[in-house]
Amino acid sequence: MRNKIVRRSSLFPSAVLAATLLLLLPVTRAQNLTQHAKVGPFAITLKVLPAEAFRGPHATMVSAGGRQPYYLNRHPRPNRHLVVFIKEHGRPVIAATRVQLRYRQLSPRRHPWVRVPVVQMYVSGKGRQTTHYGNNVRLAPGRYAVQVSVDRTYPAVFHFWVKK
Ligand SMILES: [Cu+2]
Repeated sequence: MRNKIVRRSSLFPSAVLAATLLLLLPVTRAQNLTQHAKVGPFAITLKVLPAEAFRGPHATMVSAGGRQPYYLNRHPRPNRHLVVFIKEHGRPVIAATRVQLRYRQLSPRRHPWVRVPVVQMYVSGKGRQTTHYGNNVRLAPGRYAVQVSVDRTYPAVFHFWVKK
């Protein structure tokens, strides 16, 4: 019995284990991805959505401060809306807060960190209770890490896959 267990575990290739762990990472395709984290007093919800329009008749986002939106007609064309919703004591943070957001592609090749110009925005027609922070970005398929810090907190870290 003891022999059997030892044999089985030694036969279990670590590559298979690694692949299994990677499969457990959240994946975003066309569908939306949502993850939660807590840093200091802040509850942070990361969302990776399809790129959103900031202007024109079909604008879904209203810019309310911070940096300039990355518009849909820019090159390279954005394909994702990388944003965080922030709550403190259960209520959305809608004041101009110092939000820092950066991402890094980890696979198929490791890239340097990319700082996201953070727009403060809310959903058109839904009011400032829907305030969130981030921007449109261009994400190639692969595995990503995202770091978020609010008011200089130690950053929250998220990991996920982007599929085509
Ligand atoms: Cu938005």
